Amino acid sequence: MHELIQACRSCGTGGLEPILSLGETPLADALVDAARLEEPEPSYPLTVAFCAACSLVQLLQTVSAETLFTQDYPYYSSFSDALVEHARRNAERLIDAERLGGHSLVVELASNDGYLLRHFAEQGVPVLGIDPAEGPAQAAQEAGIPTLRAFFDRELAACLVAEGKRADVVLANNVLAHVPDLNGFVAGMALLLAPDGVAVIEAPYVRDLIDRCEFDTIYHEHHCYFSVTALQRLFARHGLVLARVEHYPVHGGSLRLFVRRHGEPDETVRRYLADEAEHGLVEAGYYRDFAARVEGVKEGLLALLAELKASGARIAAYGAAAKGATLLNYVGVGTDTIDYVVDRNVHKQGRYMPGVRLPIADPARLLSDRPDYVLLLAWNFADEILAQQETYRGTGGRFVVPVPTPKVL
Ligand code: JHZ
Ligand code: ZN
Repeated sequence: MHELIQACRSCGTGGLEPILSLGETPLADALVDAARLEEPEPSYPLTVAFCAACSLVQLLQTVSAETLFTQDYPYYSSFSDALVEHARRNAERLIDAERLGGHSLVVELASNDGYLLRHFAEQGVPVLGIDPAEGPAQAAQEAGIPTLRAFFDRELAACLVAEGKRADVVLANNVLAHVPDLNGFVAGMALLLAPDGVAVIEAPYVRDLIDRCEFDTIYHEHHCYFSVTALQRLFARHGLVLARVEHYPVHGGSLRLFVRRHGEPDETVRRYLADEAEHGLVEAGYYRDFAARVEGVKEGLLALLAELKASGARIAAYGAAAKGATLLNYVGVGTDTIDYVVDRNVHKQGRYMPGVRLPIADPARLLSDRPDYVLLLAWNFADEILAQQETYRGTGGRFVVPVPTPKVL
């Protein structure tokens, strides 16, 4: 089941302007078990729109959070070394800058398998993870990270505060886009934050998505695609100050936002707001050629894969990522073209990609099977994956990256 929104998820204004439709796609993380291959799979329309009033880019459809995130959620953050390293550096810097210690409390919203909180816990800083997904939350608990299996919202924040819990640091990485009730979530953050606390939030940057044609990061889990302009307005509505903005290459380009109860924005915030206005991100015109560019990537990738197939090549794919599900289903690349997908995540192996039903195998299969080409669905981890696949590449295996323009490496 899905609902169509009538007004902006942030500011409530009607008249959202559609900018891209990816047709109907299955849920990107709803991997299919072997026993269910005969069963039909639901798919849902996927349409992106722009709010001229507050600049927020967002999906018109809402699939319920319970459907998206509770049972069988297969994403475990710890399977990327680069991401764990990014998390470790984030934690070390915050421990230092915020003078965190045994007296502090760090709360992470959508704490997944504990890949970030463990770096605080290791330094003796008390932590609390909150995550609704059964498997990842259990993995975190087994690793000694106290984790509440729940969706975070205003009510949960009020309960925690009533128990005497206020967070010196609230962490929220790759979750703001995932919540259907954006304002309720941010209101909860505002409640939970200690008076001098800081919320440190990471979210993929819509400017990178548009400029680098990362259309595959659009799927039903991602209700929103944020600019600094849209975020600043969102936080201000809840009495919060966007104090600082940083940019990191993770997930194809992400913002890291430092949000406080009081204080002044620093020069990074002013610069991002000015750059976005100058670059046009605050107007619908900026997004109008996106759909045609996405169509161009589709045509280009289909042509490239057809040419490789015609030459007799065998093709596999790397990364059973959510973005891979969007890419394969939207472009229409299935078992005729690609033999299987490999992924290091043991919770994904043995299952099938949604929609296109490609089987997911251990990456070791690349060396035993030696396909000629590997379509890199997890292109955001290209450096890590190419380095790890040096032996396969040394024996003549080639990688194909789909975005921003399909090419053979
Ligand atoms: P990955 C994720 O999206 C999850 P996904 C989520 N939907 C989100 O919001 C965004 O990030 C921001 C595997 N892998 O992380 C692990 C290897 O096998 O790019 C993953 O299954 N070997 C919440 O799912 C997949 O690839 C490796 O060496 O699109 C990558 O998925 C590495 C590095 C990864 O994101
Ligand atoms: Zn709006």
